Amino acid sequence: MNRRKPLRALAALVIATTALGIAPAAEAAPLPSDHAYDDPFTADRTHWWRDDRFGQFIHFGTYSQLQGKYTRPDGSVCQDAEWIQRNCQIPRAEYEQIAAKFNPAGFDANAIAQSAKDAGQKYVVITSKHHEGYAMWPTKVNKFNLRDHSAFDKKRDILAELKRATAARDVKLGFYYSIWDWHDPDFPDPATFPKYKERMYAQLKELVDNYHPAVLWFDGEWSTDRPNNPWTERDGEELEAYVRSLDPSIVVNNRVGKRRVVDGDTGTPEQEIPDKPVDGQLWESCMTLNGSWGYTDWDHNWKSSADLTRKLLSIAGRSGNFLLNVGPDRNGRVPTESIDRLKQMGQWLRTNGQSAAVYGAGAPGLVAEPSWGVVSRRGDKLYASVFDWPASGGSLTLDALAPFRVREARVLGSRQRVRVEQSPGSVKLTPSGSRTNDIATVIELSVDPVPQAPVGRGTGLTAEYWPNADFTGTPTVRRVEPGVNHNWKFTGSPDAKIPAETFSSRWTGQVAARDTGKYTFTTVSDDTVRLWVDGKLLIDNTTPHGPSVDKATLDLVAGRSYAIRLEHTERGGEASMKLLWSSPNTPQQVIPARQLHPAG
Ligand code: FHN
Repeated sequence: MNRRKPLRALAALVIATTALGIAPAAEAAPLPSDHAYDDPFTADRTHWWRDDRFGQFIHFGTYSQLQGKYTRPDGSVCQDAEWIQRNCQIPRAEYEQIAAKFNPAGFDANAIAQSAKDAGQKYVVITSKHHEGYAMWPTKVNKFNLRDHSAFDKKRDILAELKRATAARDVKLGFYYSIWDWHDPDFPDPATFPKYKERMYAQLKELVDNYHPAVLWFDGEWSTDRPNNPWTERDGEELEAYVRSLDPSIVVNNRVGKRRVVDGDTGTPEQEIPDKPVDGQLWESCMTLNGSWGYTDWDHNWKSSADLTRKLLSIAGRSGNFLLNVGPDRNGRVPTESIDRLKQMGQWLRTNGQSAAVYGAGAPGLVAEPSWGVVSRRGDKLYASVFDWPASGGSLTLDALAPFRVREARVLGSRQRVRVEQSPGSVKLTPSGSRTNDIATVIELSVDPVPQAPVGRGTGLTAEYWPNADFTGTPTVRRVEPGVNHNWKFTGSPDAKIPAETFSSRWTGQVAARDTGKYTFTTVSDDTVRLWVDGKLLIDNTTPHGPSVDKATLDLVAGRSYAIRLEHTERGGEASMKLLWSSPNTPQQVIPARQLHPAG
């Protein structure tokens, strides 16, 4: 239980109410605020998200009414999807008239929730408000919404319907919310932007209080024009604190701020898959089934379910999540092309227990990703998902990154034998039969990694802080901290006695390895960082920088402890310092206190 949490929530509330222009009832003292609420890589709060791996994105708004086409007054046709108002220069009044006719009477929350269930998608994220500024719930904040500005049944609330339908199927529900708002007149001008923020905060409070989302997926955070977007990193700091104050369990993406490693819980690569596990932050690839997020009646560039299933496997094998999108049409119906592909993905997952390669699985650590497929790991099982099955008698080679023994190998859904030949640095698998399907045949390897040293009994590192940027004099603060996991951003600092703008930090002690092998040390820092382990300078990034990821590797021996020293300075602006590690047997995480011992 983190003792500082109530203080943080209060701090967040102070920030939020200040942002809302509502002075807190009592003048609260400035509180040391640290936005690193927990370690998203290991927190109970994110456990479901890291396990579920596969979600459904839904882009549905009054733009859906146009189905991707707008006929201009001169008769020419402009095509776009959810950006159609802006990119086809539809005048505001005309767009409001179009919205007034929006009537998605065919929206069937049960059918949509079932499509996610059938696909094996464990969570759904629906656009509650896209850039167009149109709220898909009966918001009291303005009249530009599905209840007050449409031809839709005024007794209905599609978000409430979807909440019930997903909950009934044990599927979590989250909301996409665009910061960028093309409709709110106070949005573009920095002078009136605080009024927009007040309304945005009020809408987010409605969404959290009325629907209890598991995820808030922000978007529209980037600097742009038409209309100008005044959103800043400071706005992101306040918004993230506000969301946490509403419900600390919510998983928040990095577009709450400026899409950086220090913003929110999850990175958001879009229409792409990182080619290896992402450093410093959880991540989720979002992707369309064709080429459009919103519905169009002309985009038939559908991806195959085989391709999509292999993408899901590749993402899981790199410890990521896959948020795969559907765009309902003007009636609220999801195209059959989408439904069919999702069903086929679910079929593959439900066959032969093949979903074991995805749910709760992540990067293997013990082997490198092969060219013939992808490998994921869950506990003592490696799942080799083979895209290119070898010719008869052929074999598959895995490059081992650490010593381990394969106890058993079997093809999911087949009785065929798999010969396993291990040599230092490689594993050769020779199946004796055919592949089980055309998408990916999964070979399950039961493995015994080299025994780990027992879990440590550490308590953390000695932390020292100076109210200057060069460690001058005796530290004002000296304490034991259970790990290095700080995100002070603009307003925070390590202690009330340390200024937010200029300070230096040092952590010293011992780090205890549980594995023998190559450890990767990763820092997320702002403004400078230096890391020594076993007296070796591993990371030396002393050029003042914004939020940056640095990493280095070092071979360690299980059971041994090594001197560790980490130095950080804050020279103005934002501040952050996180120290993570990973090994072939340890997924990326903030180095836990139990493996750290304070300096004497
Ligand atoms: O502009 C949006 C776009 O319409 C869509 O919502 C995607 C989905 O992540 N996000 C933005 C583009 O990055």
